[in-house]
This record gives sequence, structure tokens and C-alpha cells, in this order.
Amino acid sequence: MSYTLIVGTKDWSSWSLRPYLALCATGQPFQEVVIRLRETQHHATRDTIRKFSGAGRVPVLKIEEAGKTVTVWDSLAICETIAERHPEAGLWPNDWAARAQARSFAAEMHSGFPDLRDQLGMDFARTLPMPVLRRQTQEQIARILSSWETALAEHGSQGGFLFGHFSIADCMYAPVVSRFTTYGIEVSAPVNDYMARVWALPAMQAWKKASQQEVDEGIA
Ligand SMILES: N[C@@H](CCC(=O)N[C@@H](CS)C(=O)NCC(=O)O)C(=O)O
Repeated sequence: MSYTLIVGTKDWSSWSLRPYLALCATGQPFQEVVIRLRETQHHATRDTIRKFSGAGRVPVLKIEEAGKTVTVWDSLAICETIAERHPEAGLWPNDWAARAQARSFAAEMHSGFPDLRDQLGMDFARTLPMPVLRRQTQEQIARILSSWETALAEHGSQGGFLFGHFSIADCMYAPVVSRFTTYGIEVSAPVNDYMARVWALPAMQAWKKASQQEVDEGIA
């Protein structure tokens, strides 16, 4: 069995970071292909990605097993597949009620917060001045902070992550942790501790090192 994860430029590709963290949490070895985003010829990037997935977007996970190759695309579908194939990693909470909440967190992130994503683009290795935030962006930040505080108060004591043990909910929000750091968003003490815990993950540090390298090489 082998895994290949196709990701975008690490400094920018927030969707790619999510399954990367999930895969790292399983401890499984995997190969990585990094595709440069935002090249001058946009269609060239899309064409390169389409060699891996017709959707033309990263991330993509290629699974080779027993003579069969399966392509999985879209961050949440990849995270779900990884969680299903490696239950020992505990990427969803065991308790059904906590699991239902964690799934709601992941889905809300996957389909929501468009203004936050638009105004506070991920720039993993940099700190940047905060732009003037639209009302919708402010509301989306407030929604995230209050969701995190509620989850941490309920489950955080059993491992320090949103649902105690590190889960896909944390994977889905890790790019937001990065954005809040990049733009210096003010957070409460429990959220600050949570963000420090996410940053301390070896996989986050590895992603940061690679992002910094992209910045140093002038490709991000
Ligand atoms: N819903 C998709 C979104 C994927 C996405 O938008 N990926 C961006 C990079 S972060 C991309 O592939 N951009 C390439 C392009 O637009 O040409 C997911 O969750 O994976």
C-alpha cells in the first residue's frame, strides 16, 4: 500500500494543509508532490493538477493498494478516507455525540467563512498587517472564536484539542490558526493555548519550514 499526497504551494494552500495533518497523525509514510500555485499562467497550474484529478484542484490523495489505484480529491473527502482507513489514529472522537459535533465543525469550515478566507488569505510563514475587516469577516472570526471556546471548555481538558484528542476538526481549522497568527487576531487565553498546541505539532512545524523555504526561494 502506498500514499501520494498532491498539495499546492505550502505557504498558501490552506486546503492542502488539512489532509497533510491528518495523514501525518496516522504515522503512515507517504510521498508528496508539491504543485506551484499562482504561476502567471493560471491554466497551466490547472492543467498540471488535472494530471492527478479532473477537479483541477489540490489536495489530491492517490492510494495504491493490491494492484488498484484510487484517487481521492477534496480536503474533507481525503480526511474522511484517512480516518476510515486508520481508525487507530482516532481522527474522529469515539463518542457519537462528540463525533457529530466534530463533524459539524469540519463541515462548517469546509463550506463556510468565505469573507475570512477572502480577506485573511493564508500566508503560513509570514506575519502581515491586518486589513480593514468587513462586518461579515468580523462576524465569522467571532463565530470561530466562540465555537472553539465552547468545544475547548467541553472537551479540551482531555487532550487540549477541540474535541480532546487531535481530530479532523483540528485539521480543518489549522489554517485558521495560521491566519489568526499571521494577522495578529486578538484571542482569549484558552484559544491562545489551543493555537500554541496546534503550532507545536511536528507536522505544523514541518509545513512551516517548507513554507519558509518557498518564501526564501521567492516562489511564495
Ligand atoms: N473544496 C476544495 C477546495 C480546493 C482548492 O480550492 N484548492 C486550491 C488551492 S488551496 C486550488 O487547487 N487552486 C488551484 C487553482 O485554482 O488553480 C477542497 O476542500 O479541497
